[in-house]
Amino acid sequence: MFYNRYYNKEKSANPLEINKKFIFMKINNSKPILFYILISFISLLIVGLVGAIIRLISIPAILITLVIIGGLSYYKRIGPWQGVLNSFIKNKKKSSDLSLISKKEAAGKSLKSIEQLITLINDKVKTKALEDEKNRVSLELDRGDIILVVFGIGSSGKTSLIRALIKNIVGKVSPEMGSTKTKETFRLNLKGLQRGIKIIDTPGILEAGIEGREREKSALMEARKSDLILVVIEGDLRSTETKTIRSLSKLGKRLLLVLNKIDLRGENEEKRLIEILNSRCSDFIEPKDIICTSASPQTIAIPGGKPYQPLPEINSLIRRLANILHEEGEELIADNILIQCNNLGKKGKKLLVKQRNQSAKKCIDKYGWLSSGVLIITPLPIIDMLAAAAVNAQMVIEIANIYGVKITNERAKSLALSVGKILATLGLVKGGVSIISSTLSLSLPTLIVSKVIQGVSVSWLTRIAGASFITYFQQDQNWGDGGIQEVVEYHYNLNKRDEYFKSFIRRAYERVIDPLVEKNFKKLPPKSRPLREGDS
Ligand SMILES: Nc1nc2c(ncn2[C@@H]2O[C@H](COP(=O)(O)OP(=O)(O)OP(=O)(O)O)[C@@H](O)[C@H]2O)c(=O)[nH]1
Ligand SMILES: [Mg+2]
Repeated sequence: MFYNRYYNKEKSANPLEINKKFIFMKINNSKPILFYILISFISLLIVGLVGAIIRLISIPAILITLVIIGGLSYYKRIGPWQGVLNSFIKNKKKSSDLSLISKKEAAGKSLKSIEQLITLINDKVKTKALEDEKNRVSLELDRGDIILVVFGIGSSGKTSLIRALIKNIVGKVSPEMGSTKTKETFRLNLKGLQRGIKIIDTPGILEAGIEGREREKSALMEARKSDLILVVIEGDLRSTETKTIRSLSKLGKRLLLVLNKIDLRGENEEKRLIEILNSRCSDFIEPKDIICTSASPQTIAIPGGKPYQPLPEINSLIRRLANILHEEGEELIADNILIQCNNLGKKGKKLLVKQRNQSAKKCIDKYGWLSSGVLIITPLPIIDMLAAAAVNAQMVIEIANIYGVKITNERAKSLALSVGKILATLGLVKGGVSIISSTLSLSLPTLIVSKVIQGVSVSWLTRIAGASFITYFQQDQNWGDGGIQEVVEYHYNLNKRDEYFKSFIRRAYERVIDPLVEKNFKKLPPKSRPLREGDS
């Protein structure tokens, strides 16, 4: 059954002898006589039409007709008009070159802004890692090779496919999964392509065990850095496999799905599988990018004769590869570098946001306990005045500074006032005081209870106000669609949540309550307090 398959299919003595001519082979071979008859017929029709328009066939009509024939001839790569029309086409190419140049310029600019971002990050280890990554991407900007990563589950035939493509016995091939343990790089040259191709073999994905997972990570890392990915499969896709390759496509990666080992299947089964794959991947892979290969076909026993060793069947893959790289190669490289720059930028920004949030939280903590100390000494007569005590303009200036924003004293005061007003008018001050007093009243001596409640409440309200300012400065000095009220309410509700509230009360005991009780009631036995998780 499989024997026939090889006689029906085209064999190639040297599949790598692919060039531009080869890509257009299909066009050139497709019934040229019919094509010439069609061109003559269209020309006559046009001559007739043009003649009718200017009432008789004249020199201008003939000239127009000749230009049209030239155009049609160029489209099919024939005729003497090619040179003339080339200059028109070049203009079109220039504009796509321009888009490439602008993509490279955008990448250059993005790298410059990453340099500035790195100077803002304090963590030396993380800064070094970002810097190394930035230098690697900078080098990518000037590189000459196209990077092609061969990716897929273990034992699907990735290394065998590379052997067939480069016509050399490289890497380790075995029926067991995990034969390729680390990435390996080879060179592949396709004739007619200016750039060389760096072809990277990767370990299989979705293998069991810690080592398997580590190998998958390294394969994914290579895939994310590639210009083009060959995803090698040997049957239907598993759902996790589909998820992984879909996520690569979402990152902007260009994929070709290579269905290998087709020598093990009948043609009907192959057709059915392709239909299934088409429907599974219709959202991210075009049907023409699903290609069948047989990288290392099985030897076929011939009764009474010598066993037959079929040649690898990879012609359709080479044709598609040459086509894609010829038409999209430059664009793929530029897109890939831009994607890497953007990812690096995102990584840097994430680090900076984390660092800024940590510093801002420390600042809020400091102001929270400061106001708490002040109120314990001098409690306020009216509860709503706590809002004003909680929102300190100096704290607003410091938080703004942490986010790289310089604001005036006046602006800080007005921001503080608006958040204070919201706290008071929405009843959040009263609400907060009542939650805190119901938590603390029972466990505290009556003598200090009211002072402590005010002190702890002001610290809690400072947290809510501070967190609201973090949101405001993180969003480039914008309260968002719901305005200041929504932000303040959000942080109020968040801080009311059990996990946050309990940890705050524990800090309140450490910072305020215990020292105060100790100072005033040295001889009293210790009171009950909220338990830590794990306390018994
Ligand atoms: N029948 C058949 N077997 C193939 C084909 N391609 C590869 N194989 C066999 O499949 C097995 C695995 O091939 P490898 O090239 O090692 O597969 P791999 O994907 O590199 O495997 P890992 O490196 O372990 O991830 C080997 O026994 C190959 O001989 C094919 O087209 N047809
Ligand atoms: Mg391998």
